[in-house]
Amino acid sequence: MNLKGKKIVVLGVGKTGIATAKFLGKQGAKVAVTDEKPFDAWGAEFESIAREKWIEKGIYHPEILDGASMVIPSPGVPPKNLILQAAIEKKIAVISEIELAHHFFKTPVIAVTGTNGKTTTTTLLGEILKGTGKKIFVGGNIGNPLIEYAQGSAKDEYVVAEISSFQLQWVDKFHPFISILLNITSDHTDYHSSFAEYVKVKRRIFENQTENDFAIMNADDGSQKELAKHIRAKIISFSSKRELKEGIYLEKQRIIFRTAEFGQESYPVSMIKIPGLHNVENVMAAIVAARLCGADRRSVKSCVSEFHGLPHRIEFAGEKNSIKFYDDSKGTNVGAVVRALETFSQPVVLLLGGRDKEGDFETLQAIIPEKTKRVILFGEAKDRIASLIGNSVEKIKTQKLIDAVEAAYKSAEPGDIVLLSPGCASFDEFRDYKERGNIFKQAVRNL
Ligand code: UMA
Repeated sequence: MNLKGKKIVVLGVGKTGIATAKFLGKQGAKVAVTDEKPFDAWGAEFESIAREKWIEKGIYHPEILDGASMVIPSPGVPPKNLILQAAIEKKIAVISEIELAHHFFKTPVIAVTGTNGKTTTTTLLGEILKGTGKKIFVGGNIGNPLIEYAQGSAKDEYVVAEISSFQLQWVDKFHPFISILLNITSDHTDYHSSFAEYVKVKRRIFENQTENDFAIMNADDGSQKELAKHIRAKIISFSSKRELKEGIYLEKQRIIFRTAEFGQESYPVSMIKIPGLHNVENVMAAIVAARLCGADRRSVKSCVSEFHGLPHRIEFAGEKNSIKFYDDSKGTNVGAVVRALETFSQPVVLLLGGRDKEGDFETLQAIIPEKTKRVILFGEAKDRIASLIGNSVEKIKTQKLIDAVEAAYKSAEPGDIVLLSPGCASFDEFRDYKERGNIFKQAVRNL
């Protein structure tokens, strides 16, 4: 892809926008950057490149498209954005940063997507491959844009990339050697306009694969059955619910991996230190990808058993008066709340709330009476959630997260679990889910 002398519009000056602008500048492009935020809020990172000859601060208006040959939106910019819509009308190419990066990659990509479990699976797979001596780069939605790696190191063997639906929205030739689709449940409906659209976009992870590639799919996820019929790559499925003739599945206390190429392998479930059946699924997907990349069985076992999970994902946050507190601040959609609740056998006091993403909270009506004794609601979404989750258990409405923690503690009894799994974004009260999780943990320590 020759970008020299071309005007390229970069939409959004967050992590992705800045890394993309820097890359384009090095390629000799003229970069016009714009953001809905006023100029003085673009931050120090932008200031470090603001005086380069190749960069121009543009207005946040379709006029910025004059003379442009391409637009690269940041993942957080929704497709209905006016500048993007105008670009499509004018037939100006719109591509995502991962698509741009992919054009310059020399290293095969393992792409991990799904509504939940992406970061855990990406991190674990990275740990296994590193543990087995492979040279790899781990990036993407996990926090470091792939474009930072675009020209990579010739010595590297794989790029392990966490990929979100936002990034898949504008791909064209993005072509992973292994694509993993962990699960699809409702999320980001406000962004993608409907669940059907979200599913359609997630499927694009397989779009350019050929029969020489691999697709790792969830045999228990109904929505993936139909999709499998259209995939050219070799499919290897995982199941935590039933035996598979070929693939990887959970059988009592063992994980069985069985394919023509690998024969039959068995791994003890006890090697997994992260809680919940969903994490068994994440581990199974990572095992398959790792074995396909040549990781040996012993490294797989030892890396899985040394992996203790990531912060804010059903993370133990402390104990007070025999009440255990868990931080699942990364649980920003309803599917994640269900998975977190399924992890516990003790009665749960559940903290739900934050900024709503048009979540399907009505689907919690089945699991709430089974797993929870009380729901504490907080933040912008509290009234909508209260109206959707039914009346099977007591609901207490509070204002802020900190009030919710206090209300949960006051009403809990020894032996209970207090679980923050908000099912919502954090932006009504916090910078991001990490800040929300840290404030939760601090509030628990202060009780
Ligand atoms: N902006 C606009 N117009 C809009 C929307 C945003 O101008 O309509 C501007 C904002 O004012 C801001 C910039 O765009 O200045 C932010 O862009 P961004 O939201 O895409 O954020 P980045 O900093 O580029 O981070 C993105 C991902 N963020 C999102 O997808 C929302 C990060 O994932 C990712 O780590 C990073 O790229 C590197 O690849 C975060 C995330 O929340 C963790 N992802 C979602 C999730 O996991 O659920 C998908």
